[in-house]
Amino acid sequence: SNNERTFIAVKPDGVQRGLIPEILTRFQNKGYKLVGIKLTLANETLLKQHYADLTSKPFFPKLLSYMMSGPILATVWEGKDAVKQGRVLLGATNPNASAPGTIRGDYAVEVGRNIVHGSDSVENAEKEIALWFKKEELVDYKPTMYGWIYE
Ligand code: DAT
Ligand code: MG
Repeated sequence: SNNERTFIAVKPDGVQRGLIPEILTRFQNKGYKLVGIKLTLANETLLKQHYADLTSKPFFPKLLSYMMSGPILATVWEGKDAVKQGRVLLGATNPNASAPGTIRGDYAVEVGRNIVHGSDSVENAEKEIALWFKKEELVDYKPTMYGWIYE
């Protein structure tokens, strides 16, 4: 379907480094539609749900303080295969394994400062979107460019 949704977040380091415009531009230029966006602060309760599969990892306390170190830009993008292709745009979790041309490959060097988050499955995307956004914060509309992106 052309309306799969994914949750993409610019993490505190990406925000502080002025990379919001660059990251939004990459998703926009690819052809995805922005349906939700807000600058927000994460708390421990939210992050423990967001990273539920990682709470027992040794790096989790550092991950928590990193993610609470400043504002996060939470976004939702919609489009064909948006979850999987969104991960392709991000690059590998460890920036040193990310190819040049990906966001992490181009702008990050350490796994603990990898500047962006992207949902890893459609199921997790739905969970994350519901966790970070209220229903009424997501906006549906038909972009004028739609017919130039989809046949
Ligand atoms: P991703 O963000 O690519 O989905 P993940 O869900 O496995 O990766 O991990 C979430 C975040 O946790 C990741 O973006 C950075 C941090 N992280 C993962 N593995 C790590 C490790 N081995 N050491 C330190 N931080 C790690
Ligand atoms: Mg993940």
